[in-house]
Amino acid sequence: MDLFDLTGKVALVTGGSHGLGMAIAKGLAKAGARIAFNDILEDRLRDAADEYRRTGVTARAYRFDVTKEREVIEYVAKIEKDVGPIDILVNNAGIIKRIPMLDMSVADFEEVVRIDLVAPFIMAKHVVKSMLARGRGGKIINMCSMMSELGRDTVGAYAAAKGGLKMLTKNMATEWAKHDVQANGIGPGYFATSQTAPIRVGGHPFNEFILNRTPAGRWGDPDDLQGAAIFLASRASDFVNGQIIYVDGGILATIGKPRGE
Ligand code: NAP
Ligand code: GCO
Repeated sequence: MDLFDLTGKVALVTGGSHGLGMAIAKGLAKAGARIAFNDILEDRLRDAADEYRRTGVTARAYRFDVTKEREVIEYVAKIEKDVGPIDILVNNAGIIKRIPMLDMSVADFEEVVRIDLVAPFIMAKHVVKSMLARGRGGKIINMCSMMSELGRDTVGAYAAAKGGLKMLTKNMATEWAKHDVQANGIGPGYFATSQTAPIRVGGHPFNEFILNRTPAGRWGDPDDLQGAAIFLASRASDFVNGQIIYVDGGILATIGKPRGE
C-alpha cells in the first residue's frame, strides 16, 4: 500500500471549496497529503475551511482566480512558502454554460474556454516550472469530462474546452514526462454537485435520462473519484502518462438502452 501513500506530499486543488474538488482533496488528505485549495469567493473559502476542519482535514484556503496569470504566479509562490513545494496539482476549477451555440455569445464561449482550458495551462506552467527549478518531479491531474469524448446539445463551449483539456493533458505528458512529471486526467461521468443541480433536481427530465444512460444506474457521488485521484497522485502511477481515467459508471462503454429496458 506504500505505492499509494501521499505522506509528506503537498497537493493544490483548484476550485476545492466544494463539489468534486473538495471530495478529491479529502481523498488525497486521507492518503496523507497536505492540502491547499483555492476559490474566487471569500465566503466559499471560509465555509470550505470549516468543512475541511469538521472532517479532520488540514487544508489551507487561498483566494485567487486561476485565469489571472499574475495571481497564479503570486499564489503558487505563497502556497509553496506557507505549505511547502507543490507535488500534486489538481486542475479542478471549472464552469459550464448551457446555451445553444447559435444563441451563445463569443464572450460566453471565451469565458468557458478561459476557465476550463486556458487556466489549467496557466496553473500547470507555473507549478511545473517550480517543480523543475527544485529538480523534483510531480503530478498533474486535469479534470476532463464525458464532454472530452462526446457532444451534447447546449454545451459546445464546454465540450471544446474539455476536449482540448484531454489533448493538453497528452501534450503536458509529452513535454514533461522526461522531467518525471506525470500529467494525466480524470474524466468523471455525471456527478451530483452544484454544477449539475440545474439538470438533476426538481424533476428535470435529464435526471431520468442519465439514470437510464448510466449502466451503474445512478449519478456519481463525488467520493467515487477519490480512488482514481489517489492513484494518479501517487507513486503507483509513475509510469502512467497522458491517460484519462473515466470514472463514469459505464457511460462511455455503451450506446445505451431503450427507456424502460
Ligand atoms: P462546481 O461545483 O461548479 O465547482 C467548481 C469550482 O471551481 C467552484 O469551487 C468554483 O468556485 C471554482 N471556480 C470557478 N471558476 C474559478 C476561477 N476562475 N478561479 C478559481 N476557482 C474557480 O463543479 P464540480 O461539479 O465540482 O466540477 C468540478 C470540475 O469537474 C469542473 O472542472 C467540472 O467541469 C468537472 N466535471 C464535473 C462533472 C459533474 O458531473 N459535476 C463531471 C465531469 C467533469 P465558485 O463556487 O466560487 O464559483
Ligand atoms: C452537462 C453536465 C456535464 C457534466 C460533466 C459530464 O450539462 O452535460 O454538466 O457536462 O458536468 O462534464 O462529464
